Amino acid sequence: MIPTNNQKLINWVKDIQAMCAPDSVVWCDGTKAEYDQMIKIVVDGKLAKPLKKRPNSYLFRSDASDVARVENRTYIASKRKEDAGPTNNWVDPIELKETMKSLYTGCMKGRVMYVIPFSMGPIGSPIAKIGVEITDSPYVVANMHIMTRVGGRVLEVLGDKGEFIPCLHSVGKPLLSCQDDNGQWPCAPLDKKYISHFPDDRSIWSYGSGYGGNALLGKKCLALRIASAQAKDEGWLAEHMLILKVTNPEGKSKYIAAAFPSACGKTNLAMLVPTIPGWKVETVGDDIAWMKYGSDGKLYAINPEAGFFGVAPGTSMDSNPNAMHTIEKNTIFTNVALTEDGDVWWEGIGYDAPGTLIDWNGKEWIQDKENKGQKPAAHPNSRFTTPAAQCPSIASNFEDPAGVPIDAILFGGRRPSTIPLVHQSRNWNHGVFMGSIVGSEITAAALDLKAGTIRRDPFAMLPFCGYHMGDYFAHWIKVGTKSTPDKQPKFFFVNWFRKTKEGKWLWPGYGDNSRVLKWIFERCDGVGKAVETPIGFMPTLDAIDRPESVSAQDMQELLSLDKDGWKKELADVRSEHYPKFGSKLPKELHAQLDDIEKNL
Ligand code: O2Y
Ligand code: MN
Repeated sequence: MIPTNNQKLINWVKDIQAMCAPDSVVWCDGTKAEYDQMIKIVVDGKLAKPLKKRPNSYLFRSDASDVARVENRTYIASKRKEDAGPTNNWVDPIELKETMKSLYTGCMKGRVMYVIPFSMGPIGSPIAKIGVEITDSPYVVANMHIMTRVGGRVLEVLGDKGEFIPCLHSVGKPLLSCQDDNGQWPCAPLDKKYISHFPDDRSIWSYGSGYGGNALLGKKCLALRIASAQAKDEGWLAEHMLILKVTNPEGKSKYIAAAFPSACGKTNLAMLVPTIPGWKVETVGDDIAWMKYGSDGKLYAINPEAGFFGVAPGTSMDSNPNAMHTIEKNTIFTNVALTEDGDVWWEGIGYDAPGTLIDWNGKEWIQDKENKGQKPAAHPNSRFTTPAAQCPSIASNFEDPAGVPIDAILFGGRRPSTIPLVHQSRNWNHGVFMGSIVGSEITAAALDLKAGTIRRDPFAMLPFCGYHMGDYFAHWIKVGTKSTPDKQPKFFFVNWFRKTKEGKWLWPGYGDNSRVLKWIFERCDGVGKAVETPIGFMPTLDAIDRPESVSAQDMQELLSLDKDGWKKELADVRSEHYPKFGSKLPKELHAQLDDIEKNL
């Protein structure tokens, strides 16, 4: 039975059914019984293994060609090429739809087509959005149960006339009669994979990949690429930011949103265990923030997701005990290694491999402690999908439909030199400038850049902005004019990754980052000690509690202004980075650049 009277939805489902020709159609209800049914299908089909050591947890191994986001197969198909901008792949939407329709025709033969109504954000929240994903993958259904809110309540809120974002997904592997996947992760070859976004009609078409953000369409596709375009038109912000709550010993709380490029420890920061007595950090979200002004002029944020899709390698009881406890049960693991006793293992889990493992390719793997060149047992991008609600540090109000009021916005990147441990912007536009120059230094020469250059990733949104990045900067500038500085968040740039010339870390990071959060908290209250410099406000030497492991001299280096380094930084922004955005780069950002350069 069709569980909705929303004619637009019913018609869309009928059209897709006619095109994709599945054997049957199932409308998902989001129940535990449905989750269990999906798991039974994949376990019976030898696509997943139950993990003896972790209740209700399963291990999947993907195809070796289907292990990560595929940026060169990801498209922003706006009507006009100039709306996608220089940092996105653009294809004419009519042409792209023709190409994809021929791939979709008959692509679900031999499979079940699942219709997943889901809410990004607490169901019914004024900041939340409804999507409907059609998929032929039970793995996707199970993951969507964890990552979003699925089911009947969503259809109730949608009602007969409500708007939803249609998200079409197929693994791109039709089955011949009586055939099954034979224990092989289904997907299409790389040149047939398409992760396509149509910002003008607010829809998503994904074909050929069953993995992560390519297939769980609520995440990067909807909550960032489509939502960012929608947010620009509607005056709000859809950002690649964690959200955390920090509480001081007096019980006063503040909320911080933070954007970092990948591999900067974003999930670790979201779940940080403070090393300073009396302070508490709680998690609201680890990846995405949707922010809107409330009637009081403050910016309120929700985490649109209900789960974490975290990178496993490097996660340990030392780096992130809260994540380790979260994944003790009810978790889907993808591409990690399997131990003999039915547990998971990965590089950087904090202990040696216990005996012979089965690696992410399904092959026997014995740890060779001498051989540094050994191929990893877990894929470097292996993942856990786990419910946010079972995270020990989850904030009790993480599902508040009104969102949480943001006091501070942080930017950061891996910057071994130049950028101090922390500095604060003078005002909103200076904060936007900080966001616009975010990046990490690349350590080994990559295809397109030589080692030591900065790979810029403005606002950590480069792969996720659904429109022209120059227009995105302009949108941020405009949002800044809609309230007053006393109510708006303050901006900070942090850098946990400074090194000495000899290559030694200057800052211990992890729980000790709470010392920097404390200064940020105090700055928001107008009491943290700071000096004004050409790059913004910097903490005085005694303003941040120094960890025992950091010498006074190293602390001085972390908190000093490297004038020559900054001159080079700004020259790079002026000659290499900003020209990419052409005439769309807002004049306010040029003015910031001119000002800082002049003051240096
Ligand atoms: O989207 C993917 O499949 C992997 S990338 C990812 C996953 C979770 C959170 N963030 C990211 C990212 O690349 O920022
Ligand atoms: Mn992310």
